[in-house]
Amino acid sequence: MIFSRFSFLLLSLGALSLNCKTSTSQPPPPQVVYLKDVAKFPIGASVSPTLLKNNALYRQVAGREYTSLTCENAMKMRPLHPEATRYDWTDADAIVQFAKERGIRMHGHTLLWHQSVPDWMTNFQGDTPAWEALLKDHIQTVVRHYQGQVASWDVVNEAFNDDGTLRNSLWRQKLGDDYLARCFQYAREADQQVLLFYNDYGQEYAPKKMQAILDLVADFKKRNIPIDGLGLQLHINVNTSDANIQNLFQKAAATGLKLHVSELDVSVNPKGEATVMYTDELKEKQATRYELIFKTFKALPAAQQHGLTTWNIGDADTWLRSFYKRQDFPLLFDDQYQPKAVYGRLVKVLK
Ligand code: 9MR
Repeated sequence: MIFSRFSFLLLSLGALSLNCKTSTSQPPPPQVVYLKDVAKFPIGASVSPTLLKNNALYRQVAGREYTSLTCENAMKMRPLHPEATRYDWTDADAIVQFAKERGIRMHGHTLLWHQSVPDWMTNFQGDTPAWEALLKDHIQTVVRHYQGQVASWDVVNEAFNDDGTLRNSLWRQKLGDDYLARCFQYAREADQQVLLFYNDYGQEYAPKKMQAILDLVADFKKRNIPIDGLGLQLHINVNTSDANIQNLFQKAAATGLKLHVSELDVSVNPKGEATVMYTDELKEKQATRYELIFKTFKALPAAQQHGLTTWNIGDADTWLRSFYKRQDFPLLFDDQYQPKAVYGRLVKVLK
């Protein structure tokens, strides 16, 4: 008995050394499963050029987890078009290059928004045709610059109020109610292939806004205005109801358009307490919100799954902390870029 155990040990050691020999000629099997290994649809995050450049850990996670990236800010009007006759492509190009080197798809965000408008545009003096020319030039210059490098664009971002009325933005004031349609037409004229999205938040809690977006889609289809997809931002929180999430996906999917969960994060501090304990209970609630969204997205027809993008990577990078000046932990990676427990649960959902 003792002898047979001893010989088993020897045999095992022999097998181990054999394995060691063969493993030198072959790459070792991957130790960990990353999101992109298990997701059957594009999985992404928005990224910052500064962090990509200066933070090795951030760069590593961005490069290994995702199949789609969005610039959190770098492709917005203000950074990209600082003066009337000058575009600054530096930061956005660096992100596009990062993605290209790793075979990662780029989603463009955003050609037109009421925020992040450069001062020279806000102060621009001109008649309606001059404003129209400014808008067309911006959209077409940016779309052409990234032709073949950006797969899809948020053409217009957040044009509706929660009550479903058209936001009285600079663009509406200068160009009239139908400016949205012309933005999509200008983008299509500049690039026949790129996918064109309308992107907004709050469709899960504001039924009138959701309806306004569905009406816009129906109107575009009737008038042959090009639109390929809807961006559902999904800046939600631990209290967002199952029904709201399911209703959003059901209504959006019924348009037949591609869907992009474009800016996902799940706040654990929606009331904005100065500090918040990230308790097990909050983690559990947050995980179930994430799971529901991943499961619902996974169940969509493949042709409608444009992708699922979180709004930046680690809790340290979230806009919720800087914008609301509050503590929050809304993402899948912690402040040190370690995957949180919710990450493991989503890997299981994706498998
Ligand atoms: O996360 C972005 C933050 O860093 C910027 O300061 C802000 C203004 O440009 O925009 C934030 O991103 C927004 C996105 O572009 C559109 N949907 C809402 C996002 C959060 O405010």
